[in-house]
Amino acid sequence: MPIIPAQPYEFDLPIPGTALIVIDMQRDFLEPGGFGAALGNDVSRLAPAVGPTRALLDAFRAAGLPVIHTREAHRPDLSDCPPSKRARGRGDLRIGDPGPMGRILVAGEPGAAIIPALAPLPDETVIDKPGKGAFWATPLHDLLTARAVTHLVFAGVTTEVCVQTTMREANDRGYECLLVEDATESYFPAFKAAALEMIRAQGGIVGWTAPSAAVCAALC
Ligand code: TIU
Repeated sequence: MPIIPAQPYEFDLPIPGTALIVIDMQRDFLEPGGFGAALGNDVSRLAPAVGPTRALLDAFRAAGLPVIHTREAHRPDLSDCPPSKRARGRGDLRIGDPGPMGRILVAGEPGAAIIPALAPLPDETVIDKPGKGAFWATPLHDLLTARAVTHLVFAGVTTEVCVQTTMREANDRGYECLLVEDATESYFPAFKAAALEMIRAQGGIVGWTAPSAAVCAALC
């Protein structure tokens, strides 16, 4: 079994048994005119995570391990979007409103698409999720259980919002979780740093962290 040099200590990566989860690498968060920008963020801050995420995708695909992509995206009728979520932030552009990439954070709209550099392959699972966590109101746990997945490697955005929420959900469901440090980004560098610290503190209270090079090297 490959062993990854990680923090707070080494991470076992069983093959089979490990899946890559790429969280919300979609145009609505990484490109101007989407949800991230509507919240007042500098979306260019997320770009550094693209290359390392691409390297992970290549490594997991070459190893024949499952890859699952998520998108934060609501039904067109917004029946899965709590009014509290839509109202939050008091922005001019809200979830469901028309923007330059179609309706903000709505499934099937151009903004909800995963960025071309990280496009899913036809046989890869793509999960639309209404919440910040990828387990809430989705079939993710059942899909992973059916494939006998016990270990999860995480990439995606944003570190302290959807990635950390999903890792906490996964941790409580018994998965061993590793977050790839350079394959995740936040609009707030201090929040990214704090999220990495709090995940691996206390002996890995939520999980492990490691650089993409260490994960890719272990899969070669
Ligand atoms: N706002 C923010 O940092 N993130 C989100 O709203 N969603 C995700 O993290 N995907």
